Amino acid sequence: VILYDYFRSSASYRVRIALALKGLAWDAVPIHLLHGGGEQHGEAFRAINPARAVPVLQLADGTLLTQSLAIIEYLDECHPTPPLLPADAVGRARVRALAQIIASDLHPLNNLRVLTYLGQICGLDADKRRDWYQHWTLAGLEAFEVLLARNGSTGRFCHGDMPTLADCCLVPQLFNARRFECPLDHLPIIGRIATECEALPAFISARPELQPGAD
Ligand SMILES: N[C@@H](CCC(=O)N[C@@H](CS)C(=O)NCC(=O)O)C(=O)O
Repeated sequence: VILYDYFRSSASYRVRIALALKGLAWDAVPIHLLHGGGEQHGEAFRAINPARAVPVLQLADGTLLTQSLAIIEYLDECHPTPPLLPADAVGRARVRALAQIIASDLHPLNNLRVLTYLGQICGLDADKRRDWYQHWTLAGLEAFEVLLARNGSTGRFCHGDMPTLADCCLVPQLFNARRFECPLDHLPIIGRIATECEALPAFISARPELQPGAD
C-alpha cells in the first residue's frame, strides 16, 4: 500500500501507528503541506483527495481510501490481529467516542487550513492563533481525561491492556499539543497512557521525525 502523508500531520500519524501495530509495510509519498503554498492544493493531489488533506491510503488495486478513522477501521477489518476495537458493542462505542473527541471535535478546529484562515482572513496574530489552538486542544483533552477516569481506566491503555483506535488518535494529538506548548500536567491518566504507548515499537516507528520528508 501507499500512504500519502505529511510527517507532522496528526491524522497521518494515526494511520502510521495503525499500520505499524498491524505489522503492515507501506511506501510513503510525502505531501508537504507548507511547501509552495501547500502540495495538498496542487492539481495532482486534488485528483487523489478532493478534500485536499492527508492521509490517503492507496491499496494495491489503486483504490484510494481517505479519512484516517475510516482507513484505520478498514485496516482493522481486513487485518483483524491485533484488534484495534474491542469485541463488545459497548466497548467499541466507548473507543470510537474517545477517538472522535480528537478526530471530530478537536482536530477540525485546529487544522492548518483553519489556522491559516484565522491569520490571513481574520487577522489573528501568532499569539492569538496559539491561544486558539491551546483552548480547543485542552477542551478536547480535558473531556478525554474525564471519560478515561469515569470508566475507571485501570488498563495500560485507553481501553484495557491493548492499544486501540483511541490510542492511535491520542498520541499524535499529544505530539501536536506539546508542539503548541499546551499545559498537560493536569491530565495524569493521559500522561500515563502516552508513556505506555510511546515506548512501543509501533508508536516509535510512526513518529514524525522518523518519516521520509521530515524537515
Ligand atoms: N478528518 C480528516 C482530517 C484530515 C486532515 O485535515 N489532515 C490535515 C493534516 S493533519 C491536512 O491535510 N491539512 C491540510 C490543510 O489544512 O490544508 C482525517 O481524519 O483524515
